[in-house]
Amino acid sequence: MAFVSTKKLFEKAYREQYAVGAFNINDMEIIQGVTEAIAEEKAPVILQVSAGARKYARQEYLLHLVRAAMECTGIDCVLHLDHGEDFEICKACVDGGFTSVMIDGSKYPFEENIALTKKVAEYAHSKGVPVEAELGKLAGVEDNVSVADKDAIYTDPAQAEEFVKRTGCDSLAVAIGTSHGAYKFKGEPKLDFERLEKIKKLLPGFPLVLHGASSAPADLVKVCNDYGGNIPGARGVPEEMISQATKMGVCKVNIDTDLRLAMTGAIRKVFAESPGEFDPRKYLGPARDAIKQVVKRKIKFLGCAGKA
Ligand code: PGH
Ligand code: CA
Ligand code: ZN
Repeated sequence: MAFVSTKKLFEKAYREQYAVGAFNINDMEIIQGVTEAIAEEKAPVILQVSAGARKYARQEYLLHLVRAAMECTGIDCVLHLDHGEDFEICKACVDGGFTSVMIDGSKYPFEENIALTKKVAEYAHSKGVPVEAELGKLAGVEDNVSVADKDAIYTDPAQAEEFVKRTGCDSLAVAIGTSHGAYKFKGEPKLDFERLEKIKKLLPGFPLVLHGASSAPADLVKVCNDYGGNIPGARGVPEEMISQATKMGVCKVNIDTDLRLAMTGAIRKVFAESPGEFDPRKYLGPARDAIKQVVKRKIKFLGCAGKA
């Protein structure tokens, strides 16, 4: 039971062609749901904290809750900063006990992204912490950074190779057609697997990361909508495509939206069926169970059950 680094996790995942789930955590119920599923499936896990989550719950609360979850379940986990937007937040997380950080310089021009990523990598490496970076833009909304569809630019394979060499980053988030949130595709879902293959060839053995990888499963969306929600036309990345990506160098798959959908649906159902209920445990409990179920389902598609 310990906070671990991503290094060994990714080496094994790359070799055995599966991916580790990186789940966004915001509160106790999410942490409990995710870690209980992970413990039962004996899967490796990355618990990731966004700037929004830090603001909502405070870093200290999340750290202590994760420690408590590890104590109760006996699992190891990576504590990761998701979409760090500047050097300062990455440093605060490294200094605060995170075992992995992401610097997201994807909104900057290539050379600025390199300079920022290199600076974070040098600091984090001096403390033994690995760094995820991002090159190329995802469409849609990530936390509070909104990236207009028209600005969405897929990762250039040759640039990816140069970027990794010059920054010394330890993993790279690539843009191949996924996006954050519940509305990823207007028409048929499509990912650029040819591009992913090219990136993999140019960076052999190097762990790649897929953001915006929620599937917005129809059954979870339906529960939300059936009980008073209004999220029409939600569409995510089909789960088979995630499995395919895990065979192509993708070692980390980020999931937030599917947890939100599962949790919201469960709470809506209690509210709709039992309008007289006002004990938070009566709706947060089912929400926690729903998180646990959806994480178990993700583990199947990631291929990481029994790999802890
Ligand atoms: C994600 C989550 N977090 O960094 O990339 O993506 O919105 O698809 O869950 P989703
Ligand atoms: Ca980004
Ligand atoms: Zn992301």
